[in-house]
Amino acid sequence: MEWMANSKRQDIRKVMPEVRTIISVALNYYTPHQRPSTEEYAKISRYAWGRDYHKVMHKKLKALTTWLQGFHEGIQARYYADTGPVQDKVWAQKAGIGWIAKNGNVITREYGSWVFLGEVLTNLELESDRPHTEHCGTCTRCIEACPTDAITQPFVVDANRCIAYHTIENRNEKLPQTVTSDLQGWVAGCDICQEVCPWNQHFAKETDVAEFQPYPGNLAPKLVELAQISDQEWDRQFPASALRRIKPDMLRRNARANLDAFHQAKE
Ligand code: B12
Ligand code: SF4
Ligand code: SF4
Repeated sequence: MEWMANSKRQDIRKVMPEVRTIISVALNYYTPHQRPSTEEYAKISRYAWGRDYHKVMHKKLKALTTWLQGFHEGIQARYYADTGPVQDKVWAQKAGIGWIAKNGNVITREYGSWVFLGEVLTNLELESDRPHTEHCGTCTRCIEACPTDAITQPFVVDANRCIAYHTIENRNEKLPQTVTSDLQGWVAGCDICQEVCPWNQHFAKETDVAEFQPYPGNLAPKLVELAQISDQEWDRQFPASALRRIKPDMLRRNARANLDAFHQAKE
């Protein structure tokens, strides 16, 4: 993830020198489906169950940008959602959407943390909301639940230990042993630190975005099938999906690592 060092991430004016306002948005993606609990099934994170969120967010943000620009020809506006050198979580907290929580995600009071984040940068000067205050309190559930101890201290997620990083971003042929023994069925991201969060347990609501309803096959794929999925089958099974970032060889590797870990645990 070398792109993280991009200096634009630290200074929003390097992204758009004329910027006067950042409009921060969150889009709920929760659906009430649950995964089967037996070992034979692979676990795919909720963010990747339905249509690729980049496509959904970009369409909505484009509409907002066009609407804004329609007010005056001098209005400039540009949108981002997990795509540019913009720190989505930092701006969401500053704009009062939610707080950066101990598990590293932004939690909203209304929907918990099952929200995607995005922004419109504009040269329009708008009145700002107040930054959100933090409401994790003394809770440490996510830190205790993380199987790889990736939350090394409250609010700090060490990507090198995180199952989400290794299953989505790590392109090596093999995953490190520090992670493989604790994968617990995850092949695409990891939702453990969000699932245990009381805010999600109490405030998650079903999304009204139909495109986020899970594709058939994403809720309960079998590990043995993913471990040998062909490139063609991968292409057919994951259309317009955020899962396409996880190339077929990575998905096979992730599924195999889980199967190996289960076999070793039984020996
Ligand atoms: C890189 C990345 C990852 C990496 C690394 C995560 C990481 N720790 O950085 C990996 C692949 C591991 C990952 C995993 C996930 N990600 Co991700 N990821 C990103 C991305 C592209 C950049 C995040 C970033 O800036 N990291 C840099 C490090 C240094 O920051 P950080 O650890 O997140 O937090 C630090 C800062 O917030 C800083 N900080 C805190 N307060 C303040 C205030 C100020 C003013 C400043 C300057 C800094 C600051 O200190 C923190 C601790 O060092 C963002 C999209 C974006 N463009 O912002 C999505 C994003 C954060 N991811 C997202 C999601 C959904 C996930 C997963 C839940 C997916 C999944 N189910 O597997 C997991 C969650 C893992 C976890 N517990 O955090 C969503 C989160 C939505 C939300 N509600 O918060 C985002 C916002 C994408 C989006 N647009 O919706 N992700
Ligand atoms: S996503 Fe999974 S591995 Fe990463 S910090 Fe959360 S619980 Fe730990
Ligand atoms: S589980 Fe507790 S500490 Fe972790 S993010 Fe949720 S409220 Fe914060």
